[in-house]
Amino acid sequence: KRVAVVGLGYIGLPTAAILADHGVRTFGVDVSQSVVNSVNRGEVPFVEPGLREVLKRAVEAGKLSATNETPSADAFIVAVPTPFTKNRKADLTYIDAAAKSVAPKLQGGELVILESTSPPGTTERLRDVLLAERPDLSAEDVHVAHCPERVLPGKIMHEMLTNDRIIGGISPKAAVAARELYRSFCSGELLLTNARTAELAKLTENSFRDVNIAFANELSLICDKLEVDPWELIELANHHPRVNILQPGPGVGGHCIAVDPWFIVEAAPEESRLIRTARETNDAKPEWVLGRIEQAIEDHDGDATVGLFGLTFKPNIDDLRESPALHILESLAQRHPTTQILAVEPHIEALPAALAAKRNVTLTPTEDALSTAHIGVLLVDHDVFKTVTRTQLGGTKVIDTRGIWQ
Ligand code: SAJ
Repeated sequence: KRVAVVGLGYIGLPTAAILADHGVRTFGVDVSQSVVNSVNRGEVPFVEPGLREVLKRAVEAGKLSATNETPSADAFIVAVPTPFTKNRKADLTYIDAAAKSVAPKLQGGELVILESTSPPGTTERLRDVLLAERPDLSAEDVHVAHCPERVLPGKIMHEMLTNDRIIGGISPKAAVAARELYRSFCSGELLLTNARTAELAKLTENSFRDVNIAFANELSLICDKLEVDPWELIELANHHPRVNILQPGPGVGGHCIAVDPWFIVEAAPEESRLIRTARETNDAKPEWVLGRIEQAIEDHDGDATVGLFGLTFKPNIDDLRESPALHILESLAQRHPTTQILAVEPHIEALPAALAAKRNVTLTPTEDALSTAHIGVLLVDHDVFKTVTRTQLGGTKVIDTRGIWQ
């Protein structure tokens, strides 16, 4: 069996490496020549613990090679990005391009799997593109399925082997064929359904989390108005056997939870009022935090040094993508050019270029910022911030969005 994995990013490359490491002759396909070259040298173009070893082994064993051209294969796995456009819609051009690169290679009987997180109906669209490109083939000749990825970055090499997988076939035959392929390396349960249910299941998981975080974020605003500590409130309420509230924060970041719910809203706008409101609630939280910082600056006669503690999108990582904390830093630096801002992020070496160029922003060690800032804003609950003591905070005015400096 030959498998081609189209798209060698965070999901495609680990998938290709693991398949090859389990003895399947695998071809990795990417439009970027530098990615192709790096994979063929056995090198990983991004950081993911444990991937390098597996990739190197697979390439040295001759089981994995990368190319710009989609080769012929028995199965194709499409793992390309589905970016989010400014008008809150999914951009499917990479999926269409992948389908067009696969179509000429089909001889009949192949399996085509879509792994990219996609709006409902995308797998059917992929099938339609394949058949439009190949009018000589009929729908029974190509087995198309959706198998969404649900691995957590940082733990991909473990979760890809062990997580349960949802496999949605356009036909039952396609689902069964896809199950065969995943069985070759996945020890989790392989759950068969149709393509549309699989698409919606992935979006539902992330929307569930988003709606629940929005509930916590809304509670934090209510508490602020009523002068109640939201973390104490949630801790107490969670003692109820059927209540389990998540934690409020400065907003929701990352490239999954803050995006995927919009794909549901796009597909069923009238019906998804709660999901949309949750997105809006979470998206509004950074602005609310900014308002509190601006009030504190005003209370300090407009002349305060502000320490922002944490910039990443969640604790104990170095990933700044779609980070609400980073957004707060950017907006504050923009709107208050004369306010000195100490950006504290122990997990990064340097600020993004646009911020580094700002005269009023300095990447500062935790200790220095604690002793200098008049206003200390805790944005990310990194472990290293949890040990900060009341004495270290001294007379600093504290705005704690995560409830660890209360
Ligand atoms: N957050 C809160 N309060 C909480 C929990 C999280 O404010 O109580 C915030 C975090 O600070 C962060 C954001 O939510 O800004 C998202 O973080 P996360 O850890 O909830 O999730 P991600 O984005 O790292 O990964 C999610 C996972 N999905 C679910 O847990 C349902 C992961 O399994 C998926 O594979 C991934 O999305 C994806 O690629 O879709």
